[in-house]
Amino acid sequence: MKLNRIAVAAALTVTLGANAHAAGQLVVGFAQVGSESGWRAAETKTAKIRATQNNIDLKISDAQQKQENEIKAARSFIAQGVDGIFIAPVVATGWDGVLREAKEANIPVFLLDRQIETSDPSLYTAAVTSDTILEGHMIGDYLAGLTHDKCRIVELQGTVGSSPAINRKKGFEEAIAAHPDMKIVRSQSGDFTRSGGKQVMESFIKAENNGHDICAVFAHNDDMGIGAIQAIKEAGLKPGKDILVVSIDGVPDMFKAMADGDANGTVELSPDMAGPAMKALIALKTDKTQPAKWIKTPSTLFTPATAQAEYDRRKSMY
Ligand code: GZL
Repeated sequence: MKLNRIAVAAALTVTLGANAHAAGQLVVGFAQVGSESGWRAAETKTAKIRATQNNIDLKISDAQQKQENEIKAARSFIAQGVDGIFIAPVVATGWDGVLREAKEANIPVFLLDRQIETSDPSLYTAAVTSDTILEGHMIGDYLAGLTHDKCRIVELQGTVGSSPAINRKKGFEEAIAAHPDMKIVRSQSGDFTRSGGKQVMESFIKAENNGHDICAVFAHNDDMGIGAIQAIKEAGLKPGKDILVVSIDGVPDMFKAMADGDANGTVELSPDMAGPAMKALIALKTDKTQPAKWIKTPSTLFTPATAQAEYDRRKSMY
């Protein structure tokens, strides 16, 4: 009898592949950007919940927003022989080398929340992201409506070289190009952080007649928008009125700011990027189902009209 059990366990291990635990649990390595924003923290929290729900052993590394740390983490996951690798690529370029190593090790790679530029898209299995060009377009169109197509705008860009920063800028500029009296007069990166957004907004205010010449700030994420709100208040101006505030992510603090009259709009970004990737990995591993190359998450505009109710609903999610 004992011999049979050993034979079955051995067969199970061989069937599931050397990487899986005896219980058939998949092991996934997640090279996470860091913890630069409220949204990023929510993405990590959601990934852990989805891992438990999907019986996945998820190993998360925090790269502190450095690409070399993400690449090191990916190499470590390859050495461990994990069943899948998730990467939230802090910047869009410089990934082909490590992706080639993962491919040679026959480990599927999923990109989460950011895209990459690569000469060979077969180097990754799928990307789970929003349409970041659409996000920029949506918030640009919304601001045009708020300002009757006339506004001197300052822009807080995300991390230099990241796909959301490149694409949100592109989408926003496309939207306002239709309105000659809407102009971006200053634009600089706040690196997706509250402190970065605050510091850059302080410099914009100083440069623009103590903020009196600024109609609106477009922040590539809510955390920089919240930093800008602090800078606007410290300059003695009213955010949401003297200077309009629009951004992207949909974190609870931005809904709170809108409910308090300090901000004017945000486009929601789902923090659940790991869930769809896990489902696709499981399907790939169990019946070789190839996922779509781009698994797109929805983008929804939220305004002060529903902010309090949305804040009450979301504050426990983050
Ligand atoms: C966008 C995501 C961005 C968020 C920021 O898909 O990569 O990174 O908008 C985060 O909050 O820093």
